[in-house]
Amino acid sequence: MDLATFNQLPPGDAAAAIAHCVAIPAWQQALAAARPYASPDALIAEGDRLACLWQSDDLQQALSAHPRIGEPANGVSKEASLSRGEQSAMQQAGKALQQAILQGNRDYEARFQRVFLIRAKGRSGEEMLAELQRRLNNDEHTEQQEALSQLREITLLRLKESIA
Ligand code: 2AL
Repeated sequence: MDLATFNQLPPGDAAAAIAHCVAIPAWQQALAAARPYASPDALIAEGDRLACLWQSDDLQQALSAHPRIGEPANGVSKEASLSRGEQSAMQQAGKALQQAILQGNRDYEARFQRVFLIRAKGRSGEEMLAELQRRLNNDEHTEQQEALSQLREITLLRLKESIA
């Protein structure tokens, strides 16, 4: 969608047009409410500013829309197809790497009670495994900050691809 079209949509339609970026309705609505944007950069800057306000409840809400690494969504929704594209490096991963990530996901969920989240686009399977193993050693506060920062990256990448 081009920015001029996004600027002119009714508020509900504008929020819906960015809903696939992250499953946090308050972020979608606030970003729609701050229209019009003078440039795509201004839109991204406001999206980032709003994303920097997220806390643990927001992370929990957003995770419902992010399949585990190595278990890409098989649905037909826009989020599912974006997620498959983001995780495409995992299709090249061999069996041993896939098993190691599955085990890492289980260890992570046992330790932090939520799904391991990482910006997958631009990362190989090996890189994601190394990050997973590194982050398992974080304390809860540090890890929550890292997960929120990854969620911001995923969201802003999706936003950049959605509206130009
Ligand atoms: C994902 C996903 O679906 N896309 C991405 O970048 N990361 N999932 C995840 N658990 O990190």
